[in-house]
Amino acid sequence: MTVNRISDLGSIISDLDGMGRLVRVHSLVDPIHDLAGIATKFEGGPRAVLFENVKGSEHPVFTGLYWSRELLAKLLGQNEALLSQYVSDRIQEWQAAPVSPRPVTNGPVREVTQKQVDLTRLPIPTHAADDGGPYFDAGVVIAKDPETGVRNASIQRFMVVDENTLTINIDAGRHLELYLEKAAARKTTLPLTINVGVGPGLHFAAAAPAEAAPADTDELGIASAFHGEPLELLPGDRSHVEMVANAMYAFECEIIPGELDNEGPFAEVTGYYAQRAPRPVVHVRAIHHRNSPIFQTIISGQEVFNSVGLLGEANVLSLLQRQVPGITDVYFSHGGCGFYHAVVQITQHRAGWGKQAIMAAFAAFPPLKMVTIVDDDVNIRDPADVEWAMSTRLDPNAGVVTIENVFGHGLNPSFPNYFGTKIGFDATRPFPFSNEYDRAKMKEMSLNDIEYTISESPSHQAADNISSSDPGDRVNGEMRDDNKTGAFNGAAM
Ligand SMILES: Cc1cc2nc3c(=O)[nH]c(=O)nc-3n(C[C@H](O)[C@H](O)[C@H](O)COP(=O)(O)O)c2cc1C
Ligand SMILES: [Mn+2]
Repeated sequence: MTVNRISDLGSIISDLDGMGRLVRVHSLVDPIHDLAGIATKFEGGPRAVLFENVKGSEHPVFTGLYWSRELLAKLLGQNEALLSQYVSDRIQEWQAAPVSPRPVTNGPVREVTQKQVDLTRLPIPTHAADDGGPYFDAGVVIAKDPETGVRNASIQRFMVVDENTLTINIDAGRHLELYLEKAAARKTTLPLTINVGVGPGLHFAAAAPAEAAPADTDELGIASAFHGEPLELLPGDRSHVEMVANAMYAFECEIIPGELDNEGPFAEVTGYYAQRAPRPVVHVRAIHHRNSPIFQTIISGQEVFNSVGLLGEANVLSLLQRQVPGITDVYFSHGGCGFYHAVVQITQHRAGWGKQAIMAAFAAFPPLKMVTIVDDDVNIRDPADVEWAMSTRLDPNAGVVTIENVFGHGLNPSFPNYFGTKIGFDATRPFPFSNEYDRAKMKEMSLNDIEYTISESPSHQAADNISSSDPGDRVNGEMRDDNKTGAFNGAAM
């Protein structure tokens, strides 16, 4: 696939289909609870899901683009274990030489404009049992700083209130919060567009943390760095805020500062519900879409681990590599909700750098609650290996750092009102090294030239046929050997 095909969700879906990485659900599916329930059956697997037949709408729904790093790496033509390095390189490329979006006058997203705004005609799913209503959470929000005009891209969750009204959740410290405060101070409204159904380049631009893309930068340029060409933007009808020319849908909206209505509950990435509370109202002024649009939804969980989490991971990696000698790899574990626990690998050259790395990681990504530092003989993607380092190398008296009364992530229940305690574990060997801490290992061997057979019971064979339908995943000497040699570069998650 050429790089710029990733800028178009339609091409992505047909490419996934061609790669054997798409599940097509043909049955009529209710977008209220049933769609998310079915999607969950495939969550984290090697295929995304297209619901072709969604009750109450002519438009299909797509999900799962981000729930597997393996899938994402294949789509982007990258090595799975090097995904955060790839993302970090693109962001650094943008920081060094940003490519501005290109204004265009027409694009597929303008093929249809609803005569009268009616959100209820769209297949917007209600995910979890206690969710407060239908939600969309895969749209890229574009807004402009009311003072400077600098564009911002972000992703926020929106609850559908009625046919032309949404409520939005804006976390503390987001650039959109800043823009809304500035609009309130100037007594103006805040126009924005929500662009649903875009590719990973733009999605990653929107998910890039403020530490990588500060408020005075146009982070849409990050999408251009991923696409290898400028992102195309269309002028809006209702305001000076642009829409993404080849999105599936674009919603032109307006927030009137101070206007609030209830939003929530919503099953969040943490595995808990975000509570219902008064949050800003969003008026939808116009709905544009393609002739045959596909609505994208994101099931909170692994999809967010590999978008917000991957972008956070990339930023921690790039800052640590610049600030702490010997940093070799960073992984945001899935047990840590994708962005609360960073595991950092270091080749130690000097005593004390493990703790330096803890402090630098917290500074590079404020939502982190835990940081664990391990040596370069530990597989940071294997929770058992990380536990081994903690069990055998961590000195609880000297290697634990706690930081009290610090800003954290509001969705984490141990940070009520974004306030709580963070912890770092330096699970590296004492430096200089002594041989008590040398890891025992067998000779590295290949099975390529070894003749052997594996006895299998009939029941194993049957189970294997169901669980592994990818021809490439079949267990045989060669593949197993490949997987083994790649172990430190990332067991598939
Ligand atoms: C699927 C998904 C849902 C998200 N939902 C929200 C949300 O509801 N509210 C929010 O403030 N951030 C949410 N985020 C995170 C922000 O989009 C992300 O932190 C982004 O970097 C914020 O942009 P900013 O730095 O320009 O403020 C979500 C991210 C993803 C990928
Ligand atoms: Mn921003």
